[in-house]
Amino acid sequence: MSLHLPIKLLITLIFMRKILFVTNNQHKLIEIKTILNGKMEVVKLSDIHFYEEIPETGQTLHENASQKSHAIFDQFQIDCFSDDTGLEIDALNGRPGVYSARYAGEGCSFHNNVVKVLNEMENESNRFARFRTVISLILNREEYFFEGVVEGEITRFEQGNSGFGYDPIFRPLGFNKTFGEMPDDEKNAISHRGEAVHKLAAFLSEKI
Ligand code: ITT
Repeated sequence: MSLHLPIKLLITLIFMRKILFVTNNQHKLIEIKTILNGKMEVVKLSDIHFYEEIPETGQTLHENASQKSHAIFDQFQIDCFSDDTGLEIDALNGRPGVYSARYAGEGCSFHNNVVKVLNEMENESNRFARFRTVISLILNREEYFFEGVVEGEITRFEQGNSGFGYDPIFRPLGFNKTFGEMPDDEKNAISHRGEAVHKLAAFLSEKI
């Protein structure tokens, strides 16, 4: 793969308020585009012909987010951001946390992860949990972090099939339905990712 971005794409990235989002998760990409609502145009990895898996070996969401954005910045020297998200369950001492993506093992599905959590939580009365998103932005060679959190509870069974990941078993505090039962705009208005992305957008609108 060429180490250099086509010059036309580079010029477009600089002058058109576009920013590269480092993710292989299409659900995140769609959510972030929806939340930004045209304030900033999001370029994806396939637009720069990058199809490799980026290792996530950190012990924290900050380390993993940083690893993802640096993997692209170090190779292409372009501004970019990444999102690392975890579901932290109090009764499980914060697990799955940074291991949320592969909690049920390498190559597992979202459903495998949900089943593992429900099994581990079967006899727990403390259902308190939160989603946390950490965004790492690299802009003009400096790194910045933005965080978003939503508190909630783990349900006893799956409810709804909107969203992705652990959404069908997470009910935000103050609501009587899970993220899996919410329309996308309702989730985005209160979610961990919504909060982090709004902070990112406010920062970028001042900087760019
Ligand atoms: P990238 O690293 O390529 O962005 P990923 O899916 O590996 O994609 P993470 O490392 O941040 O992303 O993994 C977080 C996992 O947590 C993800 O795979 C989902 O299972 C879950 N997750 C993340 N955001 C979520 C959300 O908004 N609702 C429900 N589950 C979510």
